[in-house]
Amino acid sequence: MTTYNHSQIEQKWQKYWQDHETFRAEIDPNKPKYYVLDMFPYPSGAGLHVGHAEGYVASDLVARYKRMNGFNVLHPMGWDAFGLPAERYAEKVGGHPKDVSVTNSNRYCSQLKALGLSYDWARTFSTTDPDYYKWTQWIFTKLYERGLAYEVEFPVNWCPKLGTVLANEEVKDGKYVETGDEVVKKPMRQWMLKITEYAERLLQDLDELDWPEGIKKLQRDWIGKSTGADITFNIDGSQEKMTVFTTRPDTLFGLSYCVLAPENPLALKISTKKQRDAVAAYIIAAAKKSAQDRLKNEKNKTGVFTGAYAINPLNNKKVPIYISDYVLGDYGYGAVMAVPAHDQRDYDFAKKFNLPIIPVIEGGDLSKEAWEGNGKMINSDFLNGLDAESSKEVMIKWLTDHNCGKKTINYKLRDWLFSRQRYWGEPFPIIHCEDGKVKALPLQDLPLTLPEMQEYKPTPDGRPPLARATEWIKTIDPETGKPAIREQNTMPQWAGSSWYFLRFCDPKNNQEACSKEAEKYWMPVDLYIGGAEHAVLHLLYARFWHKVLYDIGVVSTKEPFKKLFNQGMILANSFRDDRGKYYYPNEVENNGHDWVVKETGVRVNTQIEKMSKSRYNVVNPDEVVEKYGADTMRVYEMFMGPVDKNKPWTEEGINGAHRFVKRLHSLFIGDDGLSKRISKDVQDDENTLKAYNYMVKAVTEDFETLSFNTALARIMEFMNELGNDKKISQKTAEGLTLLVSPFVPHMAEEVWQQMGHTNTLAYEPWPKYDQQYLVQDLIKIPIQIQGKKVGIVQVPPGAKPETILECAMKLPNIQKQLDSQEIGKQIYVPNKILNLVLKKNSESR
Ligand code: ANZ
Repeated sequence: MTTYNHSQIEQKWQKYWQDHETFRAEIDPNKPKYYVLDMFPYPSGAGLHVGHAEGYVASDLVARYKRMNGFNVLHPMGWDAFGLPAERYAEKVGGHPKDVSVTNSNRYCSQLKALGLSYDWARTFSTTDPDYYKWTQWIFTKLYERGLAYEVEFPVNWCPKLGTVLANEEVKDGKYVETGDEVVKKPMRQWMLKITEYAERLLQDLDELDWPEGIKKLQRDWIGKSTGADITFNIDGSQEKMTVFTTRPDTLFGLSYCVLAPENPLALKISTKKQRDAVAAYIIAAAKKSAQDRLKNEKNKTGVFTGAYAINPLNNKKVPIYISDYVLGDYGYGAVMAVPAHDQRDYDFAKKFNLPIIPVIEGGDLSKEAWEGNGKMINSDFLNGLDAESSKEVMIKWLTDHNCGKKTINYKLRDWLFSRQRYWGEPFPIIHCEDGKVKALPLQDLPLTLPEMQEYKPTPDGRPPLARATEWIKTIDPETGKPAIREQNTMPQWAGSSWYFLRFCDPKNNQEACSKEAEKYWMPVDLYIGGAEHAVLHLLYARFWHKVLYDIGVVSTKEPFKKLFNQGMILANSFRDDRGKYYYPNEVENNGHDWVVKETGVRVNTQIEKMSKSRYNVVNPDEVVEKYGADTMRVYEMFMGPVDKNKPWTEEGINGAHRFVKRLHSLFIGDDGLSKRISKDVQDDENTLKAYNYMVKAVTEDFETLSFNTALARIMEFMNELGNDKKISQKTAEGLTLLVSPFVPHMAEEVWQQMGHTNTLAYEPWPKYDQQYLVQDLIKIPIQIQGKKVGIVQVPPGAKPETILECAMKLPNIQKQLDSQEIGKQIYVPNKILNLVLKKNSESR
């Protein structure tokens, strides 16, 4: 048997693809297009691990399959290289973010190339390229022009020890997750994007998308649309009024008290002299809690009475107004009308503060908990007898008629905090003029490049690093010629990833973000593959920017990503001792019954977990590629299980995949050139043709549903049918080569060439199956009664015993016997025999 030299074959074909620009995509109006996109990576210092590759391999299979089906395929890759992680990594290794970003992207690039992924590398860019961020900045100016970007004082997470602002995800229980340093809320001037203006469209347009339902639900919940009413209350003895948002106007007769959020400015205004100190103290204490802590559904609610009373417009009854941190400052009006009988949070509060619980809907047991369900209205005057749902409308009409309320819609979605006090991001194309005006730079002044700064770390006083670039900051207002100052915040990492898919359509364009022609031809992305962790932020931000671009006529589709597919995670075995310390696999051994640390003998637990550097269980694809080859790795990753499921990486698994790849190789390649098992003179026998055509049909169907593990299983079945020595015709061998080529592209190209072809197989038509070989033969099933053969029926393989019995009953001699005797038991050996045992008592009849 010839040896399978994977490195030689893989390097040869990777070079061929590069030299021939095999996967270069150009607009071709005569061909249908297919745009398949990976979520481009942030090139981290650690490089790729095999888990990252899962999605890339899957999308590559689709790209190759679509090319072979006549599609003009756009399959690009690039780098999301701005952002905090690059800065942190640079700090760690003592470099500059600019340099580490380049080194890391180069490393990613070569790692991806080594996997044989069919990207159009001519389209690659990094979000940090001035030619790219010129247009990111331009889009920002468009947002600004449309009033969708604005400045505001906003409380940010500020870590005094590190002198930096942190993202919400980086803060837990008032501490920075990485170092445990204290984080406080500090108001700072920030840029916000008005994503809330697009809330309804972001919600409605989800309906037309072919996305996993779970992701759509996460987006819907994040947008959080609630329909209800605004109700305005007069405050006893005061000119002030208090407005609340409620989803349950039907329960207004059950009003027991009102609550303001501690942040609500009304709180101090309406407090009586006697209560003011207590209210002020509560407000200060609440400011230290995070929103998450406040949302926790704790029974033990806290609060303080303001001394003031609100007047229920229905019956002029006075109810006390409290402040409590279970009411959030930034939702609705930061104020609620409390109905303890029908809202559990209000119920808990009412129990603690001894406030009345007035039922207005029948149902439940109010001595135990609130009744949040539906029912007939009671204690509610003109609503009595109605159901809760229809009383909403009646109440809203009453409120509107009496000028103290109206129907409203509220969204949980907040505007997007868009500025960072960091160095490594896109500078804002904004200047602050002497007269206080804030202006966006015109296109001809873009890109506004990031100034070179050796000292890029944040300033301890909270000013952004760019504040130190004193020369860069000073500029001239192009309109008036007067001095002006540049904006010193930078954009968040999300900016660059909010429109990169559009730029891939026309990455070199210097005149426009993307030409109309390229956009019309390539957009939208037909298939977007990436991790489910991007369910909300990236996927929502990108949809928002896309809709703005749609409104200004830059794109012609309402949505950027037609179909979304989430790959699962690759898990791996990790070793951890009872104190939580992880060990590398080479640091431990199995002593017969336990895993122990080699040096110390300390017992360790093994567990299957997410693959990550901090768990010491990362498998490096470079090593896998070197030892087994990229083709084997691709096969293994696709064979492990459905692409969207989590699966553990195992050494046995990769070995199994390697054996399969070697088997394929030995079927195709002999000592000198093509294997002797393949010949133009061979006529395939009936079984081979049937198995082959069945495989082609099944594999094709599996590719359509991204079911690559089952596609591989069909190919393996066919290989089993061939055994170790059966000869096949060159025609069948060619079909098989094309069919396996998305999985093992390097080897397939090599075989294709050995078969005498001079061109790449990447654009060969995908194999077709011949229906005539798919008609299944009927099989013969003998029927026995009391162990004696009485007849034979013919049925398709896999037929159910009922069907067989039905056929058997039609045979005259069987019919006769069964007329007089009843069947006691049937024993069916699938596809072999049906045995009928007759009832004893009926025998004697
Ligand atoms: C009276 C009421 C009676 C309510 C009842 C509920 C049940 P969603 O669906 O989340 O929009 N609410 C309003 N503003 C709030 C704030 N700033 N912080 C905390 N809670 C707030 O919920 C809207 C409901 O949450 C509103 O309807 C209000 O309580 C409360 F039987 O009003 B409800």
